[in-house]
Amino acid sequence: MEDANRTPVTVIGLGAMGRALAGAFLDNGHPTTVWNRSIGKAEELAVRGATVANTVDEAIAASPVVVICVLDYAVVHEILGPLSGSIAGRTLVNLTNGTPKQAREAAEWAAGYGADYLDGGIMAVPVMIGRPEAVILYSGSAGAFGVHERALGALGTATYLNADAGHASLYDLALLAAMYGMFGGVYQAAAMVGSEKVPAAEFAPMVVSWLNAMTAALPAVAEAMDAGDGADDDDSNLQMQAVSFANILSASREQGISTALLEPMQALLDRAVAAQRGGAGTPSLIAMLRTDPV
Ligand code: FVH
Repeated sequence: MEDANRTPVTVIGLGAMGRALAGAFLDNGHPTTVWNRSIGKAEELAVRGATVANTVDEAIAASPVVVICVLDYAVVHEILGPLSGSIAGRTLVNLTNGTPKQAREAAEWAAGYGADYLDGGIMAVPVMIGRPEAVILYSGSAGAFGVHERALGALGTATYLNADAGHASLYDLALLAAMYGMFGGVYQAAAMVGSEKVPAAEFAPMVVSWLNAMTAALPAVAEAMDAGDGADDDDSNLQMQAVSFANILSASREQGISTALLEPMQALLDRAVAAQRGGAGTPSLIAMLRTDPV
């Protein structure tokens, strides 16, 4: 039900995520205007009360807050580039996945047309949108975030980082790197035990409790990670880890499983040992990633 006290919002891009974002605004009473290249995706939102704009210009003119969430930044520029004048005086909230450099360029582009700019990293999948566990990271205009924080809160937990428009995407991609690295390992593990007919359903709870135990220690080593600490680690040194990690590759080969996901980590461990860092702990690998990118 539309609430006259709620900020009107526009959502451009009605893929799986854009539809979830527009739906959450509608659920919170925001007058919501939508636009998508393929107009059919707006039908269900129209039934729920959204106004479907015929053109992007019309969509932008409808609201002080314009959220765009499309495939990539090339599409953002393809959609907004030709109409840049109409964005003046509005807040553009770009929730499209991209790099810090792309975000900073988009912020400059928006400033050139007199718009406030917020970049966002959505740490959620569409079904989570509108719930507190859907964290959305924002960076860019502090003033615009302050004014529109309540409206953005309709999408999930709105977390403002700082004024650098590139930081939301930096954090977003870094968190995704952590997630994909973890899932790569989980799929390797599932393939290994699956090769002996152990069902993933039986194995998954063990994975969860093991990863919880290991990740719980991360805050305690945060300082060492910042320093890329090369100090000796008496508990779990890299020399030992390079040898035991090689066993994961050997076992995978013996079980007929690809080692492609594991090989870069083995190479990093071996390089650390070759560089006389075998006595150090894993935080020292970060220094190698910084100075020795492959
Ligand atoms: N879905 C997810 O799990 C993740 C969660 C975290 C954030 N990502 C990012 O959100 C962006 C949009 O993702 P999506 O899930 O909505 O993606 P699709 O369902 O594939 O929809 C893509 C939309 O982009 C439009 N689009 C693509 N190319 C063009 C173009 N050349 N001109 C105009 N629009 C274009 C597409 O339009 P249409 O195909 O429906 O006409 C959709 O609106 C993305 O950055 C994720 O990384 C999602």
